[in-house]
Amino acid sequence: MKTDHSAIRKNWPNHYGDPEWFIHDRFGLFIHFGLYSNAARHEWVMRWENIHPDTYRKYFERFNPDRFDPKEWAITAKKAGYKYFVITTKHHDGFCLWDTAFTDYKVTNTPAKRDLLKEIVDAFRAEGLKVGFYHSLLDWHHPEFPVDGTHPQSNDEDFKKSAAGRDMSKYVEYLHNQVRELLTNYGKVDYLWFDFSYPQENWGWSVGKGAEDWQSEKLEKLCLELQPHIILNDRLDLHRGIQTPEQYQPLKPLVKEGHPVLWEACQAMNGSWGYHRDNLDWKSSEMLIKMLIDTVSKDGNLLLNIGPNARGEIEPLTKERLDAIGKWMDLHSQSIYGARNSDFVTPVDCRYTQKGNRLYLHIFSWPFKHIHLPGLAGKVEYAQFLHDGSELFFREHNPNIHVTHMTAEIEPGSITIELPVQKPDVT
Ligand code: JFZ
Repeated sequence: MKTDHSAIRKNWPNHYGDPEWFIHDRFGLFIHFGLYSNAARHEWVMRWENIHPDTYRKYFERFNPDRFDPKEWAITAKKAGYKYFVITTKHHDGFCLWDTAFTDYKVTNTPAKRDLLKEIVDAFRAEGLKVGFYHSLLDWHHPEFPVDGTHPQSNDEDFKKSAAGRDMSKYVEYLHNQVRELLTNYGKVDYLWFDFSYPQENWGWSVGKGAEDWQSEKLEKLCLELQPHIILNDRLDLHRGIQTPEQYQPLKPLVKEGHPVLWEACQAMNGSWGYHRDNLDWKSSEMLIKMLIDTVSKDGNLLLNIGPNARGEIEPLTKERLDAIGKWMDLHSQSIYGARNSDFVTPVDCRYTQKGNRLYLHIFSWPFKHIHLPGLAGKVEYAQFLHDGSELFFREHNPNIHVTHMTAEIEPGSITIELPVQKPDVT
């Protein structure tokens, strides 16, 4: 079913900014970059290996991305077709990528010595990408963050004893102060991506923190006061904002109470968000392109991640994928930007995206010379490939005329498009 975008307003908080750009742009770059890039074995390494903050400090002391070139990141991103980006200002390990006044645990105190966030924001803005900040609500470094099930020291009885007096209200003050700082010192911020709440039992962990703990209402208000146009994701536990299905593709457009919602699938290129040297679980370029198409065919956005390495580089396996996506987008982006789902019944192994009266057919599995599209008889004026503009012949199966020259099983009301035997080399 095609989503009525005016209906989106029914589920979009009217005190949030206008999400029109977000609906149009469809494709965002997620960047996970921090101390875990040095460990190079998942951004949750501190938790998975229960590393004590004092030990984890070895990465802080050695954070020195000497080949970091934000301009190159931004140019690469733009070439790949990304329209906005979301960068980790602070992940769960608590390390701050900007020059904050509220902790010493920040990039300017590492060998890098500079405010890398500022350089990234400036470079991406200069390339015309919209600016998004990922900000972790969880903090495994802050001395007042109460230890819970996600915490690296959750099984360390001595640590927990020493942490018994932690005062959540002090951490909340820190959290709100830092968000104020981020939304004051870096110009226009289009999108804030908080992470994450789990007020109920989750993944077998103990009950975690939610809206009351973070004082989410107040935090949301602060964001909108400082940047009235800003849009927010749904992880503040307020049950509003952009829905963020993670590492899976929804089966159909997401709805709430009968009305569509804005959503954005976030996907990693391999099994990790932060740079993970030994993770070989790479999705192919073709799979990633199909995921982007699949997302838009369901009226969503794709936030596709990269994890630059400790030297600040987008390493070859990532680069290769970004280049392939860019090559495809160069010829096909009109079927992505401003496009959405379609009402027409999708043929097997295909996806439709639609923009106005243009219907884009994405064929995921190349058929044997013909493809049959149900319900399109009498509705198609002209058919062509997108990549080279060449005409495609098609035949209509008029519901009133029985067609015998092909096969009797073709559904009346279909059209049949004739395809070359060879799939065009575009992915
Ligand atoms: C979170 C982070 O923990 C992760 O490191 C990464 O940044 C990702 C984009 O976001 O991952 C989550 C958060 C919440 C859930 C699952 C994964 N959840 O509530 O199921």
